[in-house]
Amino acid sequence: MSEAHAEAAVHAHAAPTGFIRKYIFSLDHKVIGIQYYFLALVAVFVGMFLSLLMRIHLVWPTAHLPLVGEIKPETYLTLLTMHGTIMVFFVLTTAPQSGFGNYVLPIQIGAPDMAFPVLNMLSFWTTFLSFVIMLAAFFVEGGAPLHGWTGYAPLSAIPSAGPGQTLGADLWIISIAVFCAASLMGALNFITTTLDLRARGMSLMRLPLTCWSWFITAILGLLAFGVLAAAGILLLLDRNVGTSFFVPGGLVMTGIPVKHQGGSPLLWQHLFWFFGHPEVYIAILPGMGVASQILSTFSRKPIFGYRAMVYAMLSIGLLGFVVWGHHMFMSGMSPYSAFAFSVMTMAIGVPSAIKTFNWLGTIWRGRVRFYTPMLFAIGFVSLFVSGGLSGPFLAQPQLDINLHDTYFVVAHFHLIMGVAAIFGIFAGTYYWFPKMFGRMMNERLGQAHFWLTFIGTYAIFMPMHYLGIAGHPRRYSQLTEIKFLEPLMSLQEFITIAALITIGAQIIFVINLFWSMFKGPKASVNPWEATTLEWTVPSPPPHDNFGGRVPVVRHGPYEYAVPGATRDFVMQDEEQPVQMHS
Ligand code: HEM
Ligand SMILES: [Cu+2]
Repeated sequence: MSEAHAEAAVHAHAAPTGFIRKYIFSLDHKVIGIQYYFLALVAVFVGMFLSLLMRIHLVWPTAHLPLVGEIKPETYLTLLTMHGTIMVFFVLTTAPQSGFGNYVLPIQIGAPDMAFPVLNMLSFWTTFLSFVIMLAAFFVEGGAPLHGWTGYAPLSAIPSAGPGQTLGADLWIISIAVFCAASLMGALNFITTTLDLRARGMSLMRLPLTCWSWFITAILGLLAFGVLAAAGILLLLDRNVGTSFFVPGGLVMTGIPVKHQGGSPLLWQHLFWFFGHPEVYIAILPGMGVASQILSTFSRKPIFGYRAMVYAMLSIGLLGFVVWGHHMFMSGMSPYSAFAFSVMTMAIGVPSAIKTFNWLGTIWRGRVRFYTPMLFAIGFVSLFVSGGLSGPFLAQPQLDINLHDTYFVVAHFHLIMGVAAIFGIFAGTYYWFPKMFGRMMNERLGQAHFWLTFIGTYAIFMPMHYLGIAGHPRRYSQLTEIKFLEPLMSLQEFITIAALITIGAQIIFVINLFWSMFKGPKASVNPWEATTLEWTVPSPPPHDNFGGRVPVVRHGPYEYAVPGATRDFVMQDEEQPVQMHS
């Protein structure tokens, strides 16, 4: 038995037969990946519904809305907190990494499963539990918290600080801590799998860029979620045991002195953003991997600058840990610190620009096939650039003092983090759906979905830059009767109508997804004529992925248009003498 064989045998487990072991408590990375995906799908609809309530309230404040009735200012803050939290954690952290990563990574590296299948199952169910706890916050007395997705202290640390800050806030913090535990388990699994379970010949520099992105994201997760978990536990102690990590002395709440002393609200900000900034890369890096994969495949060209792409992702990950202060320019930090954080933040522009140029270089003069996955991958690049361009502005302390807490920031982070990552998820869905469910999605519905979402997204978030420059505050629910906001109202109405249409257009996606799952035309092994290992196995793959075969990798991941090859692409495990690109 070869070494790879022995490796494979250790991690192979017999196919389960009962329904529960097969679909509920499954150890199969493919089932777990799909479970994560559907969890994120439910979460994104909850998150979208909440954003719709906010948008409608902003422009029609007296409207009576389903489930929530009249929206008071504190209700708005609740919606905002839960929208942001659910989107960031349960959609953007869950689908691209845990969903697609789980499903695709082992197959792409030629492994029969993840390194620790039981841990994998545990991390899914822990994430599920965390989601249930988060939703429970809506239903307890006082409702969900209103401290924003950033949970700033002392608001988050003092139960009497507002409705929702009692049990709701406890549940929110517990949910986040449980989510951290799940993410740490997942990160360990991804790192070990990538390092240890690669098939023979799959050197690091032959890894598809998707695998690199999941690997780097896992390292970021390992470093960042530990800090957030610790911060969350300290916050719980402040709230329930009487410690004073984050609550300063001398605070008076509705006439009553708060019994805390000596804590620092700034400590929370440091801990939160030490996690929070890497978190935005946790959300976006997998999308970068997916975009690279798809742009190369559908341009029928090798990715431009493979090594540069790897090093750019590594340096984005590394720099991501030294820029958290750019969220705290308004906290009264020393101008010297602000300058340091500003310079480091600007430095991230370099690897980001390298990636963008390489994506464009990949499409340049390609024989481009404009199928839906490709459209969403191009959309991803477009949104990444549009959202990224406002970053260097916000990285200037002098400018940020004005733009901070305005809609300019809402525009920036929604474009670069929110919808860019969502486009990555859509691209991945349209691309891997045939492999995951053995059927093709409808191309026409896919294209309609793309154009409505693409135009809609820009219509929602582009005008927000203008609102922000005009001084429109964010996290603010009562826009009427404020003189300087009146002229901006028609723009707000435009945004809400755009949001209604864009969110409505997602129905096309859901119909396509479920209809195709059962009724779509059967998919072949390799419908996109791609080169990576998942396209060498049946759609959907058998329980052990390779049907007992142990793949041997002979080529890089993007061998398209290879001189001397019989077709315009060479599979990674193909026995064919070719002139190598990488
Ligand atoms: C359907 C598209 C979306 C719409 C219409 C939308 C709308 C909104 C609105 C109205 C706010 C409140 C702005 C304010 O008053 O300051 C908000 C905040 C936020 N949204 Fe979205 N959003 C969408 C998608 C997303 C996505 C995909 C994410 C994922 C990252 C996201 C993350 C956030 C965050 C983190 C906040 C800030 C919450 C806070 O201030 O604590 N949103 N969004
Ligand atoms: Cu940041």
